[in-house]
Amino acid sequence: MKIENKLEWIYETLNRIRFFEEAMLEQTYKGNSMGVTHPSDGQEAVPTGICAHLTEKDWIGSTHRGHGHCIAKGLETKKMMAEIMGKFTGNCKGKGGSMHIADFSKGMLGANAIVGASIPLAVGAALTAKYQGKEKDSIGVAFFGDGASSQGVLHESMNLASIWKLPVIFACENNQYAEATPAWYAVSIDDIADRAASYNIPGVIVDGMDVFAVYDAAEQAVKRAREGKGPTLLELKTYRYHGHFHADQPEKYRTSEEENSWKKRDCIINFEKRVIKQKLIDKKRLDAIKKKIQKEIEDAVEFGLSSPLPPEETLYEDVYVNYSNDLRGFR
Ligand SMILES: Cc1ncc(C[n+]2csc(CCOP(=O)(O)OP(=O)(O)O)c2C)c(N)n1
Ligand SMILES: [Mg+2]
Repeated sequence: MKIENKLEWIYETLNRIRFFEEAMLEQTYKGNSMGVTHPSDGQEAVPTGICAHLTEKDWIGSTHRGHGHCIAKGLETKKMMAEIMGKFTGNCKGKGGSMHIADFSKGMLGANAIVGASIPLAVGAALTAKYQGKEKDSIGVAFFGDGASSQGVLHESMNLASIWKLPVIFACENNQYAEATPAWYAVSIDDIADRAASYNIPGVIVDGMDVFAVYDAAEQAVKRAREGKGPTLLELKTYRYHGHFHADQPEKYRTSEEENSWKKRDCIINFEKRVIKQKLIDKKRLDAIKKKIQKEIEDAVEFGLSSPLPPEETLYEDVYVNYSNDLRGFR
């Protein structure tokens, strides 16, 4: 699809992730989140530009920094906020929390606290689609970080996906750090995309701060997957604006000069400049969209705060899968 037809959705999604993460952090600092939270603001262009090409029949696997992936895949922000607050109205009835948000009805296999675990989940979904002859309509996308890119599971998965030509995209969000460890120190190669060569698949370096660049690169990778030609590794160079998790102190391991140089390339500001310059959307319309999303997120916070905690009698529910009920209708 031409990007012009998706521009408003893209702008909404970028803003939805940005406002969500800011509000989520505020709630975490106030003590309203259950557990640790990992904000993804700064990285919005990556899930937005990729998920713009996906439908609910496609599957994504996500990470501990998964809110942006969930939002771009169509999960409702109010249910997500409630989930992070441990409330019964959340996507997983308040028992998952920030790092385990999942919604199979939207093709979201789950955020994941185990670094690298999104990868085999997405490959498994791609294998299922291929077995069922559905790869045209159902591909897998694994989101993971620069830290995860050195996990053995990525290399096993890329090899298997290559030899079986599975419809999967390996989307490596290189945000320059794994916790406090810089990629220049911990990754053996300058460009993670180059690792694709070992598995005989395309590896593409993408400006992950530019949603137009992400959209274009993802379009090729999605096309390749849907046509049965196999996987692609995308390395999306990006930056998280906040610390690794809510209580991290990034000033201990990175400079404000470095932070500012990435913020100058902010995906939302640059989107605005470009669409206004090219007369694709006017300022008035952008402001109206922004306002609408801001209100949606305020409502989501309100919804989360006013929702009940899970009742005690549900403590032992959803612990094991009930195959006869829970997986009925599983695609
Ligand atoms: C298997 C495993 N090892 C270590 C950890 C601890 N841990 C949590 S996040 C993280 C860093 C991950 O870095 P990266 O993959 O670059 O993702 P980012 O946090 O930058 O989004 C680590 C080491 C973990 N959760 N799982
Ligand atoms: Mg990282």
